[in-house]
Amino acid sequence: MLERLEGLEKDALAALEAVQDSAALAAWKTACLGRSSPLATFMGDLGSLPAEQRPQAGKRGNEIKRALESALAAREETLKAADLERSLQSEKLDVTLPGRPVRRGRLHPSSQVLRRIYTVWADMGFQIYRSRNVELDEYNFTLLNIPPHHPARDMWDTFYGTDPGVLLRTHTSPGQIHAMREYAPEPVRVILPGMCFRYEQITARSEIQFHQVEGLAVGPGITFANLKGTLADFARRMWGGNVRTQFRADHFPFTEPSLEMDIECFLCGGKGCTVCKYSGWLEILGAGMVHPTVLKNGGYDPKTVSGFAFGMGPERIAMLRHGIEDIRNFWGNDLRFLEQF
Ligand code: FA5
Repeated sequence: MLERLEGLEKDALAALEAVQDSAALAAWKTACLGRSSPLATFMGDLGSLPAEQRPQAGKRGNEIKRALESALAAREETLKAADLERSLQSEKLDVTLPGRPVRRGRLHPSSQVLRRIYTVWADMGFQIYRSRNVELDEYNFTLLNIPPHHPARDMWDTFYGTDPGVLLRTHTSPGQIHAMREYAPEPVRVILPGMCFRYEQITARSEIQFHQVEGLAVGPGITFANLKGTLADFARRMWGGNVRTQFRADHFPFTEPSLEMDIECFLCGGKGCTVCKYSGWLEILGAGMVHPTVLKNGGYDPKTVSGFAFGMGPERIAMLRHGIEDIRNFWGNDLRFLEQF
């Protein structure tokens, strides 16, 4: 009887040695330690043994059961370690390697400056008024006090469509007429951002396409002092409280009087450097009081209302801000340039 027991242990341990995976291990457990296993059957039949053999057989049976259980646990550990080793070999994964970075999109430098400009003017109560890129000669020139054959048309030459009088606008100023005609006789306070196009020599500072942000305020009692104060306030909000501004007389057919505003060079603080061409000042925008003829063309009575307008170029502002030396970079589509912003 005891020999049968010993044989049973030997067979079970030999079978366990042959087990190579967890499914086989589970099958071995059922076969050798389960309720219908030879060992369980043996223990169940103990009662049929002669009384003097029973204690020894029972004791030995329990010893074998424990031995098989610990052999099972040991085999389980061995298989797990082998499994891990195998997966480490076959799927080499170095968790300490840095992840592959996801390339992030970003806003074009012009869009970044535009958004900054929108925020500043919005804080000052100016709404955005969208106007068209393809314009009529009438709006781009004539209604802005630039009649046919006026010399200013040379300065603002553009691309013409096949339909007579249809052109790509050279500035955002025609938007002034659209806005005035929509709001007159009520007061209006808007900025007009958008693309402009010019038929001119491309240089490091001049493109044939670029953005402008126009501004327009019309209402009773608006003065030149309001224009200066508003522009100086814009500069402070845009470039910081300490920025100094300077106004120079200029000429635009659609404003009278007209001016250009410079800000103190933020690179050299006014001392003079290559960016400001040793003048200490950077030209930022053109502006003036809306010409009475333009007010009339917009549907206002220049005897009862007045207004101011201004126009700035975001690309030139971005160039000054970031020390960009060539405006052609903006439309060059070169990621080495664009990814710097
Ligand atoms: C105008 O276009 C006027 N309409 C501005 C204005 C509006 C004056 C309202 C008074 C009242 P100007 O041609 O100077 O003016 O252009 C204004 C700005 O547009 C320039 O200061 C510059 O920043 C930008 N700009 C003009 N031409 C180009 C160009 N070829 N490439 C890039 N930016 C340009």
